[in-house]
Amino acid sequence: MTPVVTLGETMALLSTPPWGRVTGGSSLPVGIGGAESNVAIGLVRLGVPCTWISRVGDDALGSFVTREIRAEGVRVLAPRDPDAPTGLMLKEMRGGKPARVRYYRRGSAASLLSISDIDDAVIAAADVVHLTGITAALGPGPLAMLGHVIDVAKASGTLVSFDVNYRATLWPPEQAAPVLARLAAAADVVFAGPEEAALLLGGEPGTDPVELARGVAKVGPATVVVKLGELGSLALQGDQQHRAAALEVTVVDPVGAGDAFVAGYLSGLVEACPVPECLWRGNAAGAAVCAVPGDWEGLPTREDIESRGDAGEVVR
Ligand code: KDG
Repeated sequence: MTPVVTLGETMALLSTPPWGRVTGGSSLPVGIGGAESNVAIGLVRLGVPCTWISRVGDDALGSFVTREIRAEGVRVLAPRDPDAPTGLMLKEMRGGKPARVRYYRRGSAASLLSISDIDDAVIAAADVVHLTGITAALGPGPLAMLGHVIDVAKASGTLVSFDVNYRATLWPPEQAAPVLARLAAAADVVFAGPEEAALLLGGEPGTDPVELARGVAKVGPATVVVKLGELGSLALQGDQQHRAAALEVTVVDPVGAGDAFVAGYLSGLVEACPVPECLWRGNAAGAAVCAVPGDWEGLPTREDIESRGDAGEVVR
C-alpha cells in the first residue's frame, strides 16, 4: 500500500523532429505521456511512495509504458488488455518547441477503465487519491470509475485530490463543464488553471484568480489551488489566502509543468506541511520540468528543490 494513489491513462509519446515535418526515414523518439503517471513519478522522486492504476494494451507500447513508470519506482497496477491497444500521442514540434499534441487513443485499453479495475483496499489504505479531468473525458467507464473511487475514498477517510486538467481536444467545454464541476465539488483539494476554474464556474476567463478560487471553493472543496504559471500559484483554504511566487527559469518545454506542480504540492500535503510550503514545492517542481524537454523527465528530487530556497510568503 502507498500514501498516494493516482489513476488514469498513460500513452506512448512520439515527438516529431524539431522542425515538425515527418519525412521518410525520420526517427521519432518515443517516451511516455500521462498526467497521472507524471504526478506519480514526481511524488516518488520527492520521496513519497505512489501507486498508479491504469490499463494498457497487451502490446509492445504497453510493455514500454509500464516498464518506464515502474523503473521510476512507482507501484504499477495496470492489467494488459489483449483486445485494445495502448494509447499514443504525438507531440508536434516547431522550432524545437512543442506546438501541438495529437491523440491516437480512441478505443485504447485505458479508455475501457472501469470500476472492476479498482481494488477498494488500495484506495482505502491511502492518505490521498489523485484524480484528473482527463480520465472523466475518456468515456462512461472511466467516469463511473472516478465516482466509485471518490465514494470509497470518502468512506475511508482518504483525501480526494482533483486536477481539472481540461483537454479541449477530448471533449467540448459545454459537455465537460458540468462533469468537471461535479467532480470538483466532491474533492477535498482542487487544482486548476484560471481558465479551468472559469470553465467550472461558467465564468469569463480573465476573472481575478482569487475570485475564481472563491467561486470554486463555494461548490465544495476545502482547498482550491490555482496554478498561475510564471505568476506562481495561490491557494484558498477557508478564509486563508496563500501565494507563492514562481521561481526563475528559462522555459524549454512547459508541457507537464502542471503535473509537476501537483506532485510538489501533494508531497507537502502528505507530510502535513503548511500550505505555503506546499505551494513553494509545487512551484519549484514545475520550474524544474519547464527547464528541460519532456513532460516528466525534469521532475526534481527532494535535494533538487531544497537547493532552491525558502517557502513562499502568506498573503492574508
Ligand atoms: O500533462 C502533460 C501531459 O503529459 C499530459 O497532458 C498527457 O495525459 C496526457 C493528456 O491526456 O494530455
